[in-house]
Amino acid sequence: MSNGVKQSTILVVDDSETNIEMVLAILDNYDVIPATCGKDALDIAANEHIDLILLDILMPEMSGFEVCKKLKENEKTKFIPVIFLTAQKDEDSIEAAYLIGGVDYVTKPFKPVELLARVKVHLKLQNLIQRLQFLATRDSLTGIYNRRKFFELAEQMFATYDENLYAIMLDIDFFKRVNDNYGHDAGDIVLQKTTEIISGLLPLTSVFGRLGGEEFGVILTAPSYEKVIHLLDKIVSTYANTDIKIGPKQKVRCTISCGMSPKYKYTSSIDELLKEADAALYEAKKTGRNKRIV
Ligand code: GH3
Ligand code: MG
Ligand code: MG
Ligand code: MG
Repeated sequence: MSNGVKQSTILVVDDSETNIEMVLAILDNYDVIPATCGKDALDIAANEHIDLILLDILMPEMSGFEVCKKLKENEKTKFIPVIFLTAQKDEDSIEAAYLIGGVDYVTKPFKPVELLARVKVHLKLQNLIQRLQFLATRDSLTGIYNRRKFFELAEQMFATYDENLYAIMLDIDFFKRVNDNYGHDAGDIVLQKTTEIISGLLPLTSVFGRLGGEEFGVILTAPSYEKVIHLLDKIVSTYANTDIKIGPKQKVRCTISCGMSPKYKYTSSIDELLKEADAALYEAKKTGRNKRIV
């Protein structure tokens, strides 16, 4: 497409090359990836960015039902909408298709305009769902996880990892002064830049959220306690030494305090782990700020 809008990618799965050719001709405005068997389809869905799947039912090695079931069992592919496109017209097949997670059912021979219209509807719905999911889970000012999503992911991380899980709480020092001296908009910029600076230092797999005002939480896994200490020192010193531009000619520097707790010491619950990190943060504030306490 020449208008700069990202084209949707549709995976078309059918054992018949002729059928695929026909669908390709109808979907000529989209990026279409063909697959002639279930195994290839699952591989592609797991490794490429796919927005929608058109799935045949009758295929020699793996039926469309089995493919759909496997797609729904995989975290990476479970949210891709699946439209069945099949010669099967019996009610049992239709019922089964929806039961295992299909969003629509089109029978062959189909009317091209109808297939195209259904594809458009489901791509639009998918887009809306993704936007809603983003809005529901992100902090609107900084784009990092909001409080609710942070605690949800923290809980999952706690259930998944043992010894090497760590919780960190961070709070900007004397942030109120930024608002008082430079205005609330400048304060907002500082909050945004703060998350950028910290994100840039965290391992990619960390869960990073804004818990409220100028307070942030991190849950991460690390190979050792020492590595986490090193990371905290890096965050504290980098933050204190970074100019934050709040206007054409104005810049400020802030400091941050943080507290950390390791799961191997506080294994009863995620709440206890976070409470311990919070207590350490409180200690950092009480003993001078611009530091980490573990
Ligand atoms: P301390 O070192 O003890 O943490 O002091 P502090 O000034 O950082 O902490 P305090 O809790 O006294 O003040 C936090 C301020 O953060 C007060 C509040 O107005 C401001 N704040 C909270 N949310 C936002 C926001 O979204 N934008 C802006 N600009 N300010 C915010
Ligand atoms: Mg077939
Ligand atoms: Mg503060
Ligand atoms: Mg605070």
